[in-house]
Amino acid sequence: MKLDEIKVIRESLLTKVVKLSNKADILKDAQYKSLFEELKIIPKDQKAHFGKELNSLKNELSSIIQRENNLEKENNQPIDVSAPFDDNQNEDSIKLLDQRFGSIHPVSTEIKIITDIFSSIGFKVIESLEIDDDFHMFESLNFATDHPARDDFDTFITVQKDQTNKPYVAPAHTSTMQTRVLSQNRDNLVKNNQDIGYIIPGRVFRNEDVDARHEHTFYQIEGVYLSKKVTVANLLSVLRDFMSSYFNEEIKIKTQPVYFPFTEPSFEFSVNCIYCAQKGCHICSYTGWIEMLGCGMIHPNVLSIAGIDPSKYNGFAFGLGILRFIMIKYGIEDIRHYHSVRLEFLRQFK
Ligand code: FA5
Repeated sequence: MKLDEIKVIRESLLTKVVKLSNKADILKDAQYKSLFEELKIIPKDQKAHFGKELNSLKNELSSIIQRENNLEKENNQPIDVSAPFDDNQNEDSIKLLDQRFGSIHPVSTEIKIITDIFSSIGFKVIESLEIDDDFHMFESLNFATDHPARDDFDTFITVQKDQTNKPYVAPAHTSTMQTRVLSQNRDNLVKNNQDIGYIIPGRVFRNEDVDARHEHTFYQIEGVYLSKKVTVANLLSVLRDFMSSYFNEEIKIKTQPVYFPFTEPSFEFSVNCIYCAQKGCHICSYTGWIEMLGCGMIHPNVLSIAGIDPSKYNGFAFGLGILRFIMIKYGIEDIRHYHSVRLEFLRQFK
């Protein structure tokens, strides 16, 4: 046999093994076996080269057979889909950390702390949706069609359309839940004079330029309160009390007017940039302040859309950025750590 013939045989055997349902059958192939016979009689000066080629082919075929065996084992392995992942481990699985090394993610822990503070003053807790419709994202919140304010909440949409032939949206804020809680509790408000007070945590999505304080996927908590004769003073005192409970100290807050179509008047709360002592840095975009939440008195149009008479009832709403609150509480200097899956970051919160 000439030396380059082994290369041709190698290709032919690799093509054959792909087609075999039992890959190990390749070891019984006559052409394959003939190569070992050849090795015995090949001239001495070609033996080393031929042997090397044959060995490499043998190794390649063995690893194909081994892969098939592993795959079979994996496929036959019964798994308990409800069990923690390490209960389903076997010797061939990719090694993952044992569940004993896991802990609750800091975002989940802090959501619980925040919702507990609001529960303690009478707010009920429900979760927001992670896919919603155009009505709840925009129309019910008094965004006029084609109003540029829609661009501030630039988000992702689906190809699939809802009944009104508009795409579904990945909500850019938890305010999508405002009309739901208002209309669902309207009868109780009117018939039983029962105030509406909800706190609504949820994951939101924006087409965002990611930086130290902006994520494309982040968490907000919406608050909605409706009763009679509610004032801006009520709103501000609830939020200031919440912030001092959460941070466990008095925090210097800057409150300034801002525009949201669904509240009037509307405000933004910002805190001192703790990373630069207000000198200006990349985290606060050299402003010395970090924006924490938006809020305001619920717009009469939003109440009317929810079927509530704005001449009788009024209230406030707010939406706070949970990741920013946790950043300030623990001095986390980059919002991207939360989703980085870096164990050295997560272990600090164990
Ligand atoms: C809103 O989302 C309004 N829905 C808030 C609101 C609710 C106003 C109810 C009035 C009544 P804004 O886009 O400013 O507003 O976001 C609110 C908070 O979410 C911000 O203050 C900030 O803390 C956080 N946030 C906003 N964008 C991001 C982002 N890309 N990454 C992380 N946090 C963000």
